[in-house]
Amino acid sequence: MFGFLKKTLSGTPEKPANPGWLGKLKRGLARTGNQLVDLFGGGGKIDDELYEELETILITSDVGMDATRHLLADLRREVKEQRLTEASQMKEALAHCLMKLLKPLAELLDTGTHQPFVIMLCGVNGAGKTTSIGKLAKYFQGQGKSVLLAAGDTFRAAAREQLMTWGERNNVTVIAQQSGDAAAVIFDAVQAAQARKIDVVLADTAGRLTTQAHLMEEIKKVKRVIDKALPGAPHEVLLVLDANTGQNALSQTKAFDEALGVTGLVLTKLDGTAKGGVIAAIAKAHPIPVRFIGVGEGLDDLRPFVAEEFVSALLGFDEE
Ligand SMILES: Nc1nc2c(ncn2[C@@H]2O[C@H](COP(=O)(O)OP(=O)(O)OP(=O)(O)O)[C@@H](O)[C@H]2O)c(=O)[nH]1
Ligand SMILES: [Mg+2]
Repeated sequence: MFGFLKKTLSGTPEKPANPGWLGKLKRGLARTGNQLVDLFGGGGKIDDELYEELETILITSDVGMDATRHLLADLRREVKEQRLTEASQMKEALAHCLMKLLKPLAELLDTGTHQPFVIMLCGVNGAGKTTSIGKLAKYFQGQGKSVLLAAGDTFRAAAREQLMTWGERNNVTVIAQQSGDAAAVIFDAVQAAQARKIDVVLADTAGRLTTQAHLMEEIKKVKRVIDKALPGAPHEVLLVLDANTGQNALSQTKAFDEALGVTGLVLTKLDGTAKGGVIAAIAKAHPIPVRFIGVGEGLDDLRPFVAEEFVSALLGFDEE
């Protein structure tokens, strides 16, 4: 399929692509993709102006200064080594540089290591935590795993209802309490999962800003209490990031990681106005595996992050 990928990843089997998914991802990243297609497609030569224009596109696509500088230095090296002269050749070289940067983030989440495997979600308000839980429940069920949800957002009654409605519709048990704190709800859920031999627990939490010190302390306590219910849990702390928040996603990653030890990221809303580059900024400044990316509100719109797909969508490579 993508010529550069075969070269880059010789020995790695190509993943079967889903045209619907790739199409959505590509449409989502079209703001950045179209600019790059125009830049490299004009039939020009590689010159300083081309590098400058590329630099502008990368910075304005949320790649950030650090990662942009890193990518451009790497690109200049490749162009020199391979004696490239045409703008069109530079596109493949950029794809290669992006792959080197992003590939290490593409680590699939393996829930087979513990039973129950406890996943705690965190993130700022509205990032997509609760809807991602619904999509993830479906994803894990599709792998033949049993799932239990913990309605750990006890700040908003609507959040509990949102999760319970979803659970009823999809035949998934949701542990919730009318009152009580998040730690208590999730503690109960983990115990229930142990008793029922459930494979995966997905624990929702309330959205919070990293500047709200008391709320950051509260979520640290939630994590400690989960460890009391099941020593070693949570096995995954997933930070959900809205891709539209640009460089803020990077500062959120740093702050939540410092507080909780984030082990995986979910990048949502890549179908909106997102430019997608923040993933490169995270890869450079604070790398944490990107477990899933979201391109819409449908149940099937959250999938594992595959670096090859992302890079080819970002650079506007054609689907076949
Ligand atoms: N377009 C689009 N919308 C999404 C995506 N993921 C989530 N959303 C929407 O974003 C909105 C917020 O999602 P929630 O799941 O409620 O976010 P949350 O993080 O749980 O929010 P709080 O609990 O308020 O902190 C909802 O309208 C979702 O449908 C996505 O990948 N694409
Ligand atoms: Mg929520």
